[in-house]
Amino acid sequence: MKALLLVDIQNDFCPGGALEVKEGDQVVPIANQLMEHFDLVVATKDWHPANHGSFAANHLWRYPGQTIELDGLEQILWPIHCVQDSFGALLVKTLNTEKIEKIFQKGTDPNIDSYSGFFDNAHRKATGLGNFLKDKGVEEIYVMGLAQDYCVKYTILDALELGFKTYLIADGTRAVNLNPEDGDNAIKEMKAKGAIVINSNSLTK
Ligand code: VGL
Ligand code: ZN
Repeated sequence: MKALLLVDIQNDFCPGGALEVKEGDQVVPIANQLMEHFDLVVATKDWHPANHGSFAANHLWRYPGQTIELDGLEQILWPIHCVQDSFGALLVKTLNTEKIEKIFQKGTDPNIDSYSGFFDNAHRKATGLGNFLKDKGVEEIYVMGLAQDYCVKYTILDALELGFKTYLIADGTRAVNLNPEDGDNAIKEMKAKGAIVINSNSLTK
C-alpha cells in the first residue's frame, strides 16, 4: 500500500505568510491532482504554541536566522509562524482536504522543534504518524509540501530510517533557501540516504 504525505501546506509557508516560501502556493494544485491516485492521504501541520522556543521573538535581542541552543539542541530562530489556531497555521484554503484521512501536528512542545512529521528534532517523542502508516499496511510513502530544505527533508530522512520506501515528489516542494543552495543540497542528501526523486507527472500519466 502506498500513501501520499502532504507536509505543512499552511498559509504561513505561502507567499504573504510569516515564513513565506517562494512559490509555496504552487504545490497546492499538484497535491489536489495527486490525491486522486492514492488510497491513503495524510498530512502534517506545523502547530506551535505562542511561547515556542523556535521563535526569535521569544528570546531577548535575537532575530530570525540566528542560531541558539534550545534545551541542548542547536536551533535556528524563525519568525513567529504557525501558531496554534491562527490563520497562518490553517491548511491553505485551496487545498482539497476531503481525501486527507488524518492530520498529524508537530512542534507543539515549546522546548523542542519538530521539522519531521514523525519525531521531534531529538527523536524524543513520536507524533504517531509512523505507527499509523504501519498499522494501515503502508510500505511506500510519497512526500511533498513545504519546505523542501526543512520539514520535507527531515520527514523523508525519518521515513527512510523507519524502513519505508520513500519518494520525494520534487515539483511538489519549494525551499526556504536561507542559503541559495539549501534546496538543492537537501535533494542531494535525501537521494544519498535512499530517497527516490520523481516528478508528479510520473504518477498522473
Ligand atoms: C518549517 C521552519 C520552521 C517547515 C517549519 O515546515 O519546513 N520550517 N518550521
Ligand atoms: Zn515551525
